[in-house]
This record gives sequence, C-alpha cells and structure tokens, in this order.
Amino acid sequence: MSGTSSHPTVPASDVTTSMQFRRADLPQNFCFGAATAAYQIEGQSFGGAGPCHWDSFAATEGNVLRGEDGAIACDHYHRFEADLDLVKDCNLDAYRFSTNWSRVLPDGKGQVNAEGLDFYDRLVDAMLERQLDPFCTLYHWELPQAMSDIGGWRNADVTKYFADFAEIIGKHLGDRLSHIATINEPWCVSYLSHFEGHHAPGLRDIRATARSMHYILLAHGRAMSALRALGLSNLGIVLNLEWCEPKDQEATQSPEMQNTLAMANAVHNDWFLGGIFKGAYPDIMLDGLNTHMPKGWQDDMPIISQNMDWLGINYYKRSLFSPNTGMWPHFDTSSGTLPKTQMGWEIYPQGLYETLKRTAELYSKDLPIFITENGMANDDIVLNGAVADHIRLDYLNDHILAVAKAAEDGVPMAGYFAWSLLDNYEWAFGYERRFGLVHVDFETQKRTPKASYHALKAALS
Ligand code: IFM
Repeated sequence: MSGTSSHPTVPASDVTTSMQFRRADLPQNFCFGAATAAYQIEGQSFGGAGPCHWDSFAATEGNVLRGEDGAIACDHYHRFEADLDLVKDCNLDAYRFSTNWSRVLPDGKGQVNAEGLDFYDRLVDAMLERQLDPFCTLYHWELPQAMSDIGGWRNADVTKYFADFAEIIGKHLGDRLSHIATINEPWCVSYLSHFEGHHAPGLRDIRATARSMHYILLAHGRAMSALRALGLSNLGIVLNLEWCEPKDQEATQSPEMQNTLAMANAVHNDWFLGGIFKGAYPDIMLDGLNTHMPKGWQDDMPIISQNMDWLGINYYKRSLFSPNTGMWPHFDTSSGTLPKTQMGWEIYPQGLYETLKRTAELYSKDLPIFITENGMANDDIVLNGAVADHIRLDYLNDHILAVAKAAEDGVPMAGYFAWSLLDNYEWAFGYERRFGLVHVDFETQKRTPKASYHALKAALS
C-alpha cells in the first residue's frame, strides 16, 4: 500500500547511507530505543479487547482516511516475539510500548480481561529475555468506549477510573518495567481531539477543550499517586512539544507578535509544562478558558504537579504563528518553506535543540529527559527487497545530533526513541503514512527493515 511521492526527493548524489553520530557523542548510559503504541500495532480485534473510542471514531464517515481502523493493524498481538527480535537486532537498548486500557479492562473498569493482562506479561518478559528495557506508556489513546460514553476526558470520574487502571498495571508489571509514563501527548488527547476535532472523540468545543486539558493532567496526577503508593520510582509523562516561531520574522519584536507567540506556546507547551512543573496554568490561557473550567480546578494542581522521575518529550516539527482577529485562541498556524515530511511537517532539527533548552531552562531543570518519539512519515516502497528511505536516515541522524548538542550544552539528556519501529496505523491518516524503521506490508504482514534501520543498527554497534 503506497502512493506516489509528494515530498521533495533527495538527488541520488546527495544520498547518505550511514549515520554521522556515534554512541560516544551522547552522554554515558544514554539509551536508544524504538517506540510504538498499542492501538497502532496490536490488532484491536484480538485477545478480548473491548471497544474503544477510536473504533467508533474510525467507523464514522469522513474521520479516517479510507475508513481504516486498528482491528488488525500490524498483528503485533501474534507477532510480538519477531518484532522484538527486530528491536534487538537493531542494537537498540529499549522498547517503548503502551498498555491498552480497553484490552485490560474492556469496560474501562471492573472485570479484568485476563487474556489482555497476560499479553502484556508475555510482552514484557520477552523484552527482558532480550535485555531490552521496557518503557511502558499507560495511555496512548485507547479510551474504552464505556468511558467515552460517560463523557470521556470531560468527566472527572474518568480520571479516577484511569488511576485504577494504572494501579492494575503497576501491581502486575511495575517491578519489571524500566520506566512508566502515565499519558502520551496530553495536547493531542485534549486540544487536537476536543478543539480541532482531528482525533477521537472528534469534538470542536471550547468547553470540552478546557475540561479535557485539565482532566488529562489530573488523570496523570492521579495515576502518579496510585503508582507511588505501590512504591514505584520510575515515573514520568510524555509531552509532545512544538517549536513555535513567528510567521513574519520581521515582526518578532512587535507586542502583537509577542502576544501571539506567548499564546501559541501556552496552547502547545506551557499549559502542560506549567501545570506539571509549576502547578499553574498560563494566565494568557485562562483569560480564554476560565469560564469553561470545572469548578474548583485549582484544588487539583498539587496532584498534577507532584514530582516526577523523568520527562518524555516527543518532537516532530516547528510551526509558524500569526495573529488573527478572530475567536480564541487568536492565532493562525502554518508551516514555512523548509523541506517537509509526508505529513506536511517541516524538517527542523534546530527546533528540537531549542525545545530542549527552553524546557530545561524554564521548567524541568535537572530532571532526566528522554526523547520518547521522533521520526517522519514517508511514502516508502519496497523495491527488490529493500526500502531506500534515505530521507528518514538523514532526519533521524540530524535530530540525534541536535540531542547530542543539547546534552553538550547542559540539558540532562537520557535517551532517544525513534518513532516508530513499524509502519502502523497513523490515526486519522489510516495506514497511508509510514513512520517505521521497518516497512510493513499490511496485506501479508511482511516486515522489511528499511535503509534507516540498517544505518541506525550500524551506528549503534
Ligand atoms: O503516530 C503518532 C503517535 O501515536 C503519537 N505521536 C505522533 C505520532 C506521529 O503522528
């Protein structure tokens, strides 16, 4: 399943076949890994998983390209041993996966699906057998349908049910997990899904946005408390941060543009970083959202801002912002003229460096930071048994070098995970957008490591 290329192709003479970085360029004990997420690879139809809100979202005309869903995905549920061999053979140290709430608790609460829990048991043991550090993310968007039916992340009760789920995973797997993240990408869970309507549940509603932006962080906090009560000390969260720049570079210093940048940063970054690290949301956001916040939200801030052991950052791109005179949030988002990935995202490794510097300086200080996702979509094709994704090879190399530079300049960098191990279900874009180090033929489930995989493997040897 591949189409014709729409991204800029690299002239053959400029093609690089090896990465320029070496392990020695990164701090001691720096960990390299590959990341995936449950709904995107497992196959939701296997093993007694309950329905989740992505199933119903995908079943609704117009939400997902070609109406595709995660019912089969990469059939990782049955093929995880071979997939972990690919991780190990790439000389990686760790594997980031997620536990599917709707697989473990088909109704979101109550009766545990023993088969589902057993799957994660076997998965984690298979990682340990291969000396891969298991990095677990508790929630990567498989909200059980029953939770969605009671209002999803607009309902405070869901944060309590999520903490119960966290406790189940913590009790069962906690002592075998190297790191646990509570939530993947709260911005996507809340703003992208409740304001832009791009992801499940597909809402475009400012009140739902305010509530979900708060409750997803409360869910994080409550899960932290539940896991801490079990004595676990390897806890963090994964934030997708955006490098925000003015569209009109010449107007950067104007008060209007400064205000726009502050707002863009608040929406994408500072709401989440501020809540977690300072126990406070940016005023510029509250100006717009306050009337929609749940009563007494201030009382939740100590739960949200409890200490973490590490921070995960997902970085993909920069965005450009310009003021508009319309409704909240009073800005337009665009991209510039740099080469773009198949997602239309500008390739800008400098933005990763800047994001790391900004985050450490303003918020996380000495806390270890992992890049928990970084990578690009490309319309890769298998030709004579190989995939020549040299554009991805360069992308990964340049972003890893940006991490090395940030570490050299004092940011406590601890690891880097490529997104993703496998081509997989890219949410609203179905199976069209390929992010993998390994190509997946979704008809035969054949895996073909790409040029980027081979180059990463060589660099890490
Ligand atoms: O595929 C997603 C992933 O689920 C979350 N982070 C961004 C990736 C690429 O869009």
